[in-house]
Amino acid sequence: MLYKEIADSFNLELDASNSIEDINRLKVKYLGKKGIITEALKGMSSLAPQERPTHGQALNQLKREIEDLLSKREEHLKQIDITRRQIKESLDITLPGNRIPIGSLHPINLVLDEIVDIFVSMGFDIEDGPEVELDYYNFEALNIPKDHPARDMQDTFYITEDIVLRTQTSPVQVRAMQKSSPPLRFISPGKVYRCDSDISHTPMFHQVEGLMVDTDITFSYLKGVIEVFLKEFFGRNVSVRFRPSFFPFTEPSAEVDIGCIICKGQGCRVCKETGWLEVMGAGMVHPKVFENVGYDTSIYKGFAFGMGVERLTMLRYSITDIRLFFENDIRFLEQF
Ligand code: 2NM
Repeated sequence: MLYKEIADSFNLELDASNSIEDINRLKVKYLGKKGIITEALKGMSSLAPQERPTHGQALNQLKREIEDLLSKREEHLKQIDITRRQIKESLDITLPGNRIPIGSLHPINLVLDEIVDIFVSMGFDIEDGPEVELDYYNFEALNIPKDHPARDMQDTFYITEDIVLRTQTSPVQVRAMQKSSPPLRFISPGKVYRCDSDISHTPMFHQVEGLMVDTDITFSYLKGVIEVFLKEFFGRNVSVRFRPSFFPFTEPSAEVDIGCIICKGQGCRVCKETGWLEVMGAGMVHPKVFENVGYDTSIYKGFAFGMGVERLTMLRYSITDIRLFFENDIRFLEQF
């Protein structure tokens, strides 16, 4: 009877136990030094000697059962605890990762690199020079006289009376010619600045100018190099034409057109119904320019050309507004 009461109260408490702490409390309460079972075992001394073995066996049996149930319950609670922690700490490998945004090249630089690669494949070197330039290198040495309209305050950013932001990359070519002698063959890609801003002009834009100087360079060399470049850049089937033009630093001078790549020469808005697109300027280097850098004009000839990178990029990607290049709208830039 006594054992059944102990067993019943133990079972009730065991059912209600939800933690290791509960289990430890039950261990003390039933099996500890002053625990219910321990006290009951001590109390056996008051029993008649012949009753002791039966009660002793029963009590020890109950003690073993309690020990057994407590350790099973403890094991169970520990397992629940482990499972709970595993769920909390586990990684869901099916979740998408955190994507790190990666930048890309600006379309202008993409096309600039492409232009550079084509000329490098034809043996041209690359030269660069200052963007803040002396009036002498930007104008004077290039045979652009003092009263030339290009010198106007309206077109040129003047830093001081004789320092400007370069309006073209040809000053790089003057500097390169000054420091070395022919034969030479290089391009000068880079930023140039003009005091101009509307739908088709930005105050800063990019140019690639080229120069080739040797003893027997003719206009045919110019035509050959330009045609190879344009066919590499726009595709084998592009048509190319040279129109007479004028630049102070070349004589003769030409504008170079390609057959409109939008309408295939039929006439459209982009080519203003002419079937042709102007893509660069070129010519044979003016003897005055050679004299200014100390080259003997009776020995050396050369050709030069210049093109706007924004314009070529717009044609390559069918972009109609030059300002998109400088707004840095990520949705625009991501497309390249
Ligand atoms: C152009 C068109 C034609 C040019 C001339 C020179 C130099 F330095 F040799 F005289 N460099 N670039 C040149 C010639 C540039 O750009 C439309």
